[in-house]
Amino acid sequence: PTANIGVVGLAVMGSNLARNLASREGNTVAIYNRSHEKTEQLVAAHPEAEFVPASSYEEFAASLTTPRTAIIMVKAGRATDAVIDALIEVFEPGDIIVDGGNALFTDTIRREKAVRETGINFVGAGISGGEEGALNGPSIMPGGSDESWVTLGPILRSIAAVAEGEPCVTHVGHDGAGHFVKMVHNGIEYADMQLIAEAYDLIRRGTGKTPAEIADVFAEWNRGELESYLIEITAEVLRQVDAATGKPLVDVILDQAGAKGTGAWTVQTALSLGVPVSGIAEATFARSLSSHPEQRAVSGDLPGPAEGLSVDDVDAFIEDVRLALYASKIVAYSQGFDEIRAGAAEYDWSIDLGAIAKIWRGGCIIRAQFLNRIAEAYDVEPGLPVLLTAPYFVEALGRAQAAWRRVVAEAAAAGIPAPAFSSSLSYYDGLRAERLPASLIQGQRDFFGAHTYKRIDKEGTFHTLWSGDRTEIEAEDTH
Ligand code: NBP
Repeated sequence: PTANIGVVGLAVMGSNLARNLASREGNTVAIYNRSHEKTEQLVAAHPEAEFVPASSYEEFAASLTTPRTAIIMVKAGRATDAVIDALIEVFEPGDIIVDGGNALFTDTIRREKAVRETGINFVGAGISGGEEGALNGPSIMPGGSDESWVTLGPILRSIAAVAEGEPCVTHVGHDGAGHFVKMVHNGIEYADMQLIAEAYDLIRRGTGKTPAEIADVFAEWNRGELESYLIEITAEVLRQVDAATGKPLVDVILDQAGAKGTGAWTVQTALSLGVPVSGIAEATFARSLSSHPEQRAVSGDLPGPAEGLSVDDVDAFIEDVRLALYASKIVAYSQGFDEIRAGAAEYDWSIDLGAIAKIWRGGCIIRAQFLNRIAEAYDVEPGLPVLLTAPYFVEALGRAQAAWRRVVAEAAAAGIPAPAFSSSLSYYDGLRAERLPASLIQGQRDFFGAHTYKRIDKEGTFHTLWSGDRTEIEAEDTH
């Protein structure tokens, strides 16, 4: 055997990852794909690469040095289980199976447990950055055991993106921790994209600027605190002209947003954990709303305000929108990190939140300058209960909040949907509130369901005899 690493599944992602691995000093890469043509094609297209092609799982295993290490890059779901089952047959205790696909973290927890019984290590690794990242350097979020990390760490470090001299990979935590963090990464990505889309829409409707002119605004923003890959590509997309019609491309693209489901997973998981990720949820729902043409077709005549948005001071308005975007973005990331914190507590993972911010600085879709500020916040206070209360963010929110309120109010008055801007502001004000009307909710719950309540002035659990004489009694704690 000569290969130190193998890849199973040679569609776009797997081929690119195999080429990335082969391009790094010291790696020889065993490759296998269910339909053998793909293996042959990859070898033929890249004679420069140190590939060891295999036409069966047996041949694949025989070509790997021990501990055998293989990365699976197949369609998430049943295909992953099929490949794991096949690899277990030909691998031995101590070998390492890595799933680099977009698995649901609970599947990864299940698989890790099952594979561990054979003595083989199973690592679920979130890999972000799409095709380009897989080829040139992704951000990698591996879970799995400490033992497998010893072998896997150097290999993954060799292919990961590099940000400020550091490889964008860290051992996130055990079993499903890596896929969990990758899931939340995608949820944050949904929120960030929706916020950018709302900013674009408000500027367009408020100022009448063309998409190309708004591209200049985003390009300018990309030189400041909003600097990020998503802002950068937004400028590129807005500048694009459709060859067929001569119109801005953004005006001829159907306005129905697709989704592959990772945003929904993030929200479903947050609901189970009881974590308010309202920005991510609104972003996910905004895509759903856009994708119901039959509902939108019958809703166009619903009454709205007589006047649209009309802005007097264009520059001041654009600066307001920039600040609203920045503040909402801080909220979205804070909520995402809150979900990781809650997931770690629930599943008993020890996750270094600052290290997560650092490995997202390169290779992935949400890469941004801003992540350095998050890493710094957790460096100073690793147990920070709410990210946005770190001094840097408090200062930024203080600078932004008046503008943020103006933008949300103007959008509402003009009938322009800004779900992520406004829900982020409500979350922010909810956190700030000294008292919340949750006390009334508790009263209502006690009224119709005898769900009991606590008091602010004494210990214990109480119930009011609503259908009796309405005196208060001490009650059993029903929670
Ligand atoms: P696909 O998701 O399109 O999967 C195709 C691959 O799965 C082919 O190699 C195919 O083999 C193999 N496969 C299937 Br389908 N069923 C199989 C089975 N029963 N046994 C063995 N192999 C099977 O490939 P992709 O687009 O390259 O994505 C790979 C993974 O990476 C997915 O989990 C995806 O979600 C993830 N992904 C991540 C990103 C990102 O940005 N992180 C982007 C895109 C994809 P065949 O050639 O014989 O049909």
